[in-house]
Amino acid sequence: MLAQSQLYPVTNSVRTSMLLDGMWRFQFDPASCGQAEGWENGLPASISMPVPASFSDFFTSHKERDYCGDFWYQTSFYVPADWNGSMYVRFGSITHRATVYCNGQELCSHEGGFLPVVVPVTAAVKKGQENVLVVKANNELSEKSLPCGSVKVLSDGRKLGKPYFDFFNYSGIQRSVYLVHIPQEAVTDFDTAYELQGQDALVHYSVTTSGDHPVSVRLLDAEGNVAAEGQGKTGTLAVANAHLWQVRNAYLYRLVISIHDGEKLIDQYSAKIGIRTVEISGPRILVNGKPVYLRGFGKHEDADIIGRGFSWAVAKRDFECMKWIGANCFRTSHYPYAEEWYQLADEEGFLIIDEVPGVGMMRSLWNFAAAGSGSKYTYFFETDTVPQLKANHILQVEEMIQRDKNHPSVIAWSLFNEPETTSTFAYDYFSEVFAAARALDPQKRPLTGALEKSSGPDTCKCYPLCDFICLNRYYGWYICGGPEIDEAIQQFHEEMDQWAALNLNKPFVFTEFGTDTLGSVHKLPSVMWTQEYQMEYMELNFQVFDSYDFIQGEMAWNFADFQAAEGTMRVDGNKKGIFTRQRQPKDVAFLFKKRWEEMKDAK
Ligand code: BDP
Repeated sequence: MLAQSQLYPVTNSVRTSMLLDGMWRFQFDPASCGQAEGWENGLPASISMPVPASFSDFFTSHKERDYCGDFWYQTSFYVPADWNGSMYVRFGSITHRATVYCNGQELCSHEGGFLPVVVPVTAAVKKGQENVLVVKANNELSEKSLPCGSVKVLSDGRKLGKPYFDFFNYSGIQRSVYLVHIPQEAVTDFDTAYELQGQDALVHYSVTTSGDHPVSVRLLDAEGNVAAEGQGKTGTLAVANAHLWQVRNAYLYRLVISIHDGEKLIDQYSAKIGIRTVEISGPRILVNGKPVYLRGFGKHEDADIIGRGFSWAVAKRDFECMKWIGANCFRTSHYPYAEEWYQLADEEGFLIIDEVPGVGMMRSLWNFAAAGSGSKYTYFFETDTVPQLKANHILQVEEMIQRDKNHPSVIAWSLFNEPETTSTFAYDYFSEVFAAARALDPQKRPLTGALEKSSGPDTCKCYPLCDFICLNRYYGWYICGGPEIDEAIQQFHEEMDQWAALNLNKPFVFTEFGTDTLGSVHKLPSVMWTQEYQMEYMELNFQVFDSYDFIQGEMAWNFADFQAAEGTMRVDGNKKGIFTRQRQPKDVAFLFKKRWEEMKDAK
């Protein structure tokens, strides 16, 4: 059980949430001297910095854009004199770790850059006055933290982040920040699980509060009519003629949880929920008992100027593009996204494979290429730092499930992306991570992880842990690209035939396949990097997907071009987008649209 409530902030008659987004103050601290010099009381030489956003792409010099080390943020907020409950500041995330101070007092530290940081401030604030909020953050990568990487120290002493992953190490306060005031006795958590019975549904619920006063719950339909009511912290609501949350046809109820002292309302919290079930049955993924074929993307939180900062505008455009192309799902590769993405997916009926930042668990700066081609590497799970890495991994799984468990859009948890999986060390490591996740989800959603090429049918020790199997494969790109593409497809079939021979009786989903493609380049006959090649590659991949009944999903890499670390393998970022970074379709997008629109929900 996490110490702080992860509930998304709401405002109602007893709760207030104030958005602290806007222009904050900011200062780099390359010598890590801020603490010794008392910066927690106020930054001595700060510049302005928008929140939420990554700091990198505002700058015009390499040193600032690629900054690695400590950096500080500061803002101030007013606390009304009549606030007598509990107060906390809730950051959607701070990348990758942070210590937070209020009025100079150190209040909490948090590890991990993609999940909420909840800071109780009740004892530190001055009521009826302005309060100073300071954050010391750090974006160094290591083999103990998620995602994994290392830091290179240059001869002038400057640090440079060396990601073992293929996305830019965007950092900062990248999600919204709220000041929240809640009653002393409050709802701190809730969860639901569903059972369908013909036209009706049972909603099993459980509520946690910080006191002993009685709890009641009401389920309101989309028009606000009461669909069911219950008393007590746990119980079951019977919903007659339940309106189900369906794939791309969402229906949301509102669960209203109240704490009363006699007639007096002590606290109230409400959230939208969707009644739906998810299960794996043989080689099928079932939503509400019906098979669904996953059509979608691996994505990134990534856009011009704001980097990994959350923007409603970018999210809106992404959903419109995904709807236009006929997609029904996406994976939050390679980290949990801002909560607003899930809220939109709940509304739009999109399915999400929610991924923990368990990426880079191979010791290579270009492990995406190593992974794609199946080259060998040293075992990652055999070192001294593994116990700490595992503790971090499990903590982030816990925080992710705690945060996202009530979203109907979330249909599965992905607990890794392309780690080393061929050693018994890897199996032992992931057995513990999977066991932790299984114990945490009240809805018992399927668990999985994305496997790279070296994790093959004959080598991978970890696929038995997965309820459905996710493969990232680049036959025709990292393997036998260009003129050898027919050879690549033959090898692809050979691998799939080996998987088929194992008779696993589980669904397989391709969570990555793709080619880097420049939106401006055409050539006939095609060559790699052209739009024509991306089309040919996809057509051949589709033929493979359509040849095996147990393949139950295709999620192209990537939804859009995105920024990555510089190098000879990347042309101003990864260009495998089906859309450009500005969210305009490449030619191949029309191919996907035709295929996906012609597909029924199930294959
Ligand atoms: C896979 C990784 C992904 C990379 C992709 C690629 O999971 O993060 O961006 O390959 O090479 O190995 O484009």
